Order: sequence, then structure tokens, then C-alpha cells
Amino acid sequence: MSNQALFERAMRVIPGGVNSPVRAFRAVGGTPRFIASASGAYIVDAEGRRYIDYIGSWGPMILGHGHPAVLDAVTRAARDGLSFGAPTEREVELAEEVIRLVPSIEQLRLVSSGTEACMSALRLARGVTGRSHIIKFEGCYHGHADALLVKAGSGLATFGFPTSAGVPAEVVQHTLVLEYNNLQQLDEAFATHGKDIACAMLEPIAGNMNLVRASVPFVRRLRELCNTHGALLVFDEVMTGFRVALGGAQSLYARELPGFAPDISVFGKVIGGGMPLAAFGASRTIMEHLAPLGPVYQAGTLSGNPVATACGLATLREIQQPGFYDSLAERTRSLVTGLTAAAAKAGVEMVGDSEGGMFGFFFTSSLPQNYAQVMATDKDRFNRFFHAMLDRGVYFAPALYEAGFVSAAHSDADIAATVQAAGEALGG
Ligand code: KE4
Repeated sequence: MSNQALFERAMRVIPGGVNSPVRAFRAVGGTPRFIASASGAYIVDAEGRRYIDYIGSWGPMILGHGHPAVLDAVTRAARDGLSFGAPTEREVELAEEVIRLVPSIEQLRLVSSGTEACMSALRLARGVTGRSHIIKFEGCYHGHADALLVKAGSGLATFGFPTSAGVPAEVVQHTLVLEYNNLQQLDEAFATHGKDIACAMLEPIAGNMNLVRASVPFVRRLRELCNTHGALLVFDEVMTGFRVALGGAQSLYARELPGFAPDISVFGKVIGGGMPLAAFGASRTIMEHLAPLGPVYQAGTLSGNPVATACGLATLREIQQPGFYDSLAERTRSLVTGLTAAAAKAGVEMVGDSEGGMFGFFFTSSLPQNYAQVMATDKDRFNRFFHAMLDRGVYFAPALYEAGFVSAAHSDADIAATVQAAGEALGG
């Protein structure tokens, strides 16, 4: 069945034909590709067409699709049982592994999605501090829990408005939405609301307004203000965790800011290796506020699922191979360098950036520092480029506000083929 026929059939039984909106290609137009199989750096659609995959399931597939060690671990785990609703040794092993790799964490709670992990981290921060206000930043996405589906309020340091129908204004009345990388707004928000702020939640290297880095001064100031006012700093590393570095984005900021650490960290994607698994962690003091020990309730039927933890553990073990991130980062950098060089040769303004296996590019003259600047980039040019590359067998994220991902399975030849296709797409 063709992609189009599948899409029409899907739309009869699934809203928009997809189970997550970005997959519907509405930002770029055209027909989404229904994926039949994947292997290594490649995905194959329902029409048998192969693409070099730079989405990687939106981050999890850092090893590439179908890594033998991962498949073997998942198969063995499945044979032992799909789900028990009881503790297992493997979820202890996974927690121990993450705690070993992320020094700021002493305890970890496993859940099934990044949304669930961010929602739980938010409730934990409010429970620990006894405060209601939270800060998030425009352009950052922390899943679709009600309190986090918020856009900036009308004025500086004013409370946000829902970005979705079905979210009552009361639910977001405590959410302040500030501009990413804006130190003045940080100072104003804490000066006005400091004693009532439970936490600030940040994507340290944002991947939901394409790739935008939080500046070191911004992260330093946010840490300082949280300390001064008794608020918790929550690093949403669902995308950056084990993607930009083995210790996540926080390990990169700790190099620039000695002793830096967030109070609560959220992980997803890579930690599950492509299966439904996410997590949040913090000091023991903070985590012991959670049920069954403490008053903050949080639960899940499939939390710590034995097959998902096998997938995550196998993935975490493979990414600790010597030189894994050096090689991945170098290949990702070469992709971005190649794309921007191809654009320059074609006389097209394009800038790009990468960290570890995560990258972004924009059709503009300088790297955006916040959401407004990202959304001011050339959307039409992006959409034309997206389709020209898709036609040439290269599968980028179908929206200019999404970051891209390279896996360990992407070869130098794949990068070269992508750059070649970009030269044709931009030159044409
Ligand atoms: P999930 O609930 O989709 O597992 O995770 C939510 C989430 C939380 N935090 C960050 C930083 C995230 O990037 C995400 C999810 N990312 C999107 C990609 N932009 C997932 C793709 C989708 O929504 O289909």
C-alpha cells in the first residue's frame, strides 16, 4: 500500500492519521512516510524507498536501528516476561547505571514517557518546596502535561496562557514563561515572584526550537537565582541526556561552571533505546519525598518495564564504548559543516550547530538565541529543502523547529551522500 493510501486509511481511524502530531508533516506539507522497517542509519517506507534517517525516533536510536546487542537483550527479556507490575533486578541495574553516569543524581524513578517524567518532576519540585509557581522558557517543550502547555504571558514576568484547548487557565496560572537566554527577564521574574517559585525547568540545549544553546551566563544566573530564592533547577535532558555527552548537557555546563549541577534531572529517549522508558532523578533528600516514602504521589503500571529496561541498559552499555562520543560528535559536526558549505556554495544563507549526536540548521545568517529568532528564519526555504532532501532519500525532521540526530551507524559515506544531496537540493 502506498504512503498516501496508508495515510488516508489511517486518517479514518486515527486523528490526523498519526499518534503524535509532528509525524503528520503538517508543518512542511506533503504525505508522511509510513515506515515499514529500519536498520542501522536507514529507514524503509511502505513503498520500499530507503532514507538516511536523521530523526532516529526523535533521539532514542543513538546506536542506529536494530543494534545486535540491543535486539538480543530485548529478545531475551521478552522471553522471560513482558511485564510483571513488580520490582525486577534490571530496573535496579538501570538506576545504578544512570546514577553512576550522572553525578548529580542519587536516586532515580523510572516512568514510560518524557511527558510523564517532566510532569512528575514538576509535582516533586512543588511538593518539596511547598510552592506553586514554576518557570519555563518559550520554545522549550517538556511534554504535554497541562501545566507545561503554556505560552508567554502578555508582559514581562506575567503568567502564561494555555497553548492547548482543554487546559483551564487556572492550571497554568502559576506558570511563568520567560524568553530563553534572557537574563534580564530571569532577574525580574525572581525579583517579583522569587519566594513563590518551586522550580525553573529548562532544556539546557533546546531541541524543540531546533538546536539552541542556553548560554553559560544564562545557566549560571539561573542557578544563582534558584539558590538565592530556594527554587529547584530542573534540567529537562529528555533529548540531551546521553545524546550530547555521556553525562548529558549538565556535564558540559559543569566544565564551564565548576561544581554546577541541576537539582532534578529528567531523562528519556536514549535511556530507553527506542522503547517506552523515561526517568527523573535527584538527591536522595529530594527523591524521598516521593511515594511510597513521602507525600508526593507518582506511579505507573509499566514503569520500569522489564523489556524496556533491557533495551535501555543495552543501549547505555554500548554508548560507553571508548571513543563513542568523540566519533559521533565528529561525524555530526562534519554533517553540519558539509550542509552549510553546500549552502554557501549555492549562495543560500544557512547556519548550523551540533553537540554530540544532536544537530540543527537554520536558513538565516546567524545562530538564533531564542524562539522568536528561530521562528523568524526562512520557513519556506526550509520546507522546500526538506522535500528536496526527502526526494533524494534523506529524512530530516519535518519541521524547522525540530533538531536532528546522527547515530553511531551513520557512516562517513552516509554523511557525504547527504551533503551531496544538499548541494543538488540547494543548487537547483
Ligand atoms: P515524550 O512524552 O514525547 O516521550 O517526551 C516529551 C519531551 C520532553 N522533553 C523534551 C526535551 C522533549 O524533546 C520531549 C519530546 N520531544 C519530541 C520531539 N521534539 C517528541 C516527538 C513527538 O512529540 O512526537
